[in-house]
Amino acid sequence: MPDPEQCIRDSRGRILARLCPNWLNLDEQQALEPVLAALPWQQPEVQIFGKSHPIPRQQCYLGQPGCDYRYSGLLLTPEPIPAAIDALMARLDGGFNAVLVNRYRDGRDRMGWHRDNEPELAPDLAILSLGGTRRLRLRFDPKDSQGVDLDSGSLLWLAPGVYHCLAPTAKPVPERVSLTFRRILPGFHRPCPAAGHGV
Ligand SMILES: O=C(O)CCC(=O)C(=O)O
Repeated sequence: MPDPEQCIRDSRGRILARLCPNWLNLDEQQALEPVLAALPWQQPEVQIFGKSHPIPRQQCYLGQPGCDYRYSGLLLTPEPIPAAIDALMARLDGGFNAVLVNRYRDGRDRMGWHRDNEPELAPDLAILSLGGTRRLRLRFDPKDSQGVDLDSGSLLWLAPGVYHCLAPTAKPVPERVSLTFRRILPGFHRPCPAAGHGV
C-alpha cells in the first residue's frame, strides 16, 4: 500500500500540492530504469533575451498523437508512450494523455519558476520522481514559497496555477528523472483525426 497523502500548504493555508510518498515501490522503480534509459533524450535550445541557450536539463516529450505542446517557444511533438509509462498513466486515472519527462543529470541541472499555464494544457499536473532526491519549491504568491523534498517513488499532485521551480544545488546528488503527467487538448496546434478535425 502506498503511504497516505500529505498536503502542502502556503502560509495562508491554501493547498499547493498533495504528496504521496512511495507511490511506486523499489521493484517498480527499478523496472522503469531501462525504459527511461531508452528514451530519445533531447536538450533543445531556447531564446533568452535574443540569445540561444540549451535548457539546463534533458527532456523527452511523450504523448498521444496530436498532443503537440508549446512552452518557452518550443513546439514539442510527442514521441510514442512506452507501454510501461502508459500503464502508470492508467493507474493514475487522471485522464492524462502526455508526459514531459525531465532528466536532471546532476545538481547543476534545474528548472526555473513557471506555472504550466499554456492554453492547450489542463491546469493540474502529477509529478512522479525517480532517482536522487531534489527539492521542489511551490508558491502562489512571491515570498511565500514552501519546499518539498521529492524522494524516489513519490508522486506529487500539483494544484492548478501553482508556480514551481527546481533550484540547482551544490550538494552532490544522483541523477533524478521526473515524469510530469499532463492533459493536453489534442489538435490544438495542428488538426488531427483524434480531435475530429478534417477528414
Ligand atoms: O522535475 C520536477 O519535479 C518539476 C518539473 C516541472 O516543473 C515541469 O515539467 O513543468
